[in-house]
Amino acid sequence: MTATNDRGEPWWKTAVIYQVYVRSFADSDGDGIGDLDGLRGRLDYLQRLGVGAIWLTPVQRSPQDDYGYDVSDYQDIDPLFGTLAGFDALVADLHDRGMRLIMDLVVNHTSDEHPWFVESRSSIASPKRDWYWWRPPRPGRHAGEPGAEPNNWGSVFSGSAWELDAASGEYYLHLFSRKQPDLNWEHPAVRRAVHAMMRWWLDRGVDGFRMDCINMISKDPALPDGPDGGRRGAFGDFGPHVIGGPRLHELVREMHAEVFEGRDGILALGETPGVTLDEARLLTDPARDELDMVFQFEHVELDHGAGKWDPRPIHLADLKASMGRWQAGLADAGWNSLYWGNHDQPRAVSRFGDDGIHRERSAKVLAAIQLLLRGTPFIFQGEELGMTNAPFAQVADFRDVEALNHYATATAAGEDPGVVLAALRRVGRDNARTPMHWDTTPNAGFTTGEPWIAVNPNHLGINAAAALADPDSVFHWYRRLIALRREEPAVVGGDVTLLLPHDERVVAFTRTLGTVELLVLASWSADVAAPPIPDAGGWAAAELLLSSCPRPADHDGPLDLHAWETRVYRRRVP
Ligand code: TEU
Repeated sequence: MTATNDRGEPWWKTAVIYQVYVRSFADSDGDGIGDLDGLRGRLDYLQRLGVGAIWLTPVQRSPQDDYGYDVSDYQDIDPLFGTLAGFDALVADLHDRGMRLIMDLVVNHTSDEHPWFVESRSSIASPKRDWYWWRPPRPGRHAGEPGAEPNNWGSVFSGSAWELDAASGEYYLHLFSRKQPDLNWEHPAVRRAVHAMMRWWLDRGVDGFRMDCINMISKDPALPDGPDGGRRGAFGDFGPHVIGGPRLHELVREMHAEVFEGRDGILALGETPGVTLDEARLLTDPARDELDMVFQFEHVELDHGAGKWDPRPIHLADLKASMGRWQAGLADAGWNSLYWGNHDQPRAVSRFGDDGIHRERSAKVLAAIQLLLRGTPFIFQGEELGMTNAPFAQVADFRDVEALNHYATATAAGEDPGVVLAALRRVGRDNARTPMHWDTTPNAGFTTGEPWIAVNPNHLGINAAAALADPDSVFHWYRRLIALRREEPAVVGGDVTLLLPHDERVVAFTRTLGTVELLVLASWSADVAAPPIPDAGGWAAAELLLSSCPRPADHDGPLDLHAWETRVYRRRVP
């Protein structure tokens, strides 16, 4: 495998990356939990789809409080998922097929069961005490009493971001669950340990890292109170003192020098909640030697009201404005990632499309936009089948620590349990985490055992076996679009022009490279639309590369779109 394609671009600019949530992908041993051997058995499917790399959610040893985002040993595989030998075999299998593997790197925090934290907690005098953020109670307050926390920060997973350690009378910081204490990146030994661990994985053959919450590693060491009244409910928002913190660029550049320098073709991808466009430009400008690209969150927060649990409708014009800003903002320096969903988001077709009668067509709309804009697309497992949100009936159907904590906290505070449940059902992360639908056998072919979370009953109609057999399926639409990215340089390198920014029913944009121009035209509604595209007559005579809704050419005006229809045209310009 070469690090660049024949046009000299790094592999990750042409490739499409597929996210495997290992726990829910394929189970080889019948324990109800997906594993590495299960994934190895499904590589033909991924190769058929045409993806160039896989991003693997965390598989290191973990108590699984946050399903692997709480690592207790960075240099071993959790027995739930397999062994190091099995991991090596997976890397070898992928490389044999010309595919790459991206690891999740969770180093903003560890598990509270990681030996570093166990040692840190053992005594105030421990040499590892400062590897984490320990603080005494607020002056004048007694440890344990309400309000005695060192500051007012709320955790992403409800409640205070501080947990009291009764033995020492001090609190430790955890921006996520109490089993995910934050590492102190001010400490050089922490950084050295992380860098060494990263080099160890690269030496094992992995092709890059997706760095969890990497823009949260530099905290203002004064840990000041955050603003009240934001998305952390009764608590203050840590954001201003944590996100894009004072030493972020320095720490990322140091990591680049210590880990990536001199290695070819390694992808450094940052997960960056709350990142601004200006910050993303700095982080991904190749001249700065920081990261190759980031996951920004703007488009997946457009439906947040007072936080994520207060969902609002999404207005297409807002979505297009966001898309346009990021496309333009990273056009000259830096590079975009493109995603609709992942293991933290509800299912894309349920959130942005129409998961009822227009499920397949609206899934195709999302695919065309994502795969034909400028940037590296990330497909979350099952998106290529148009998998939907799950019909969770009761709180016991949920598994995610975020959802369960929120339910407990919100109902204890007097919120209507029915309303809280409705929000969990709509935006809860478990929607994305139900098992992959392989076929119509019991448990959708995911496991022969009892799945760790219920399989969506709609797998009888929505599954990989059916999709592979149907040439018009969502799967084959993705496959054709992925092939087009490889064959048509304008998709990777072309300039982007968004058309009809204020239209609430149609997404339209062009890609132009040299004399080639592509037009992507997609209906974002259940109505028929006649988008006023400039030079519509010229486009109607162009080559129709893809259409999700074949019909006689004289049926409507040539550029009139049916409900959730997508078309892609190509023409030569002088
Ligand atoms: O997520 C970081 C993050 O801040 C959000 O994606 C957040 O989890 C979500 O919006 C909550 O509503 C990363 C991982 O992707 C996520 O699975 C982990 O739970 C989190 O970090 C902690 O490691």
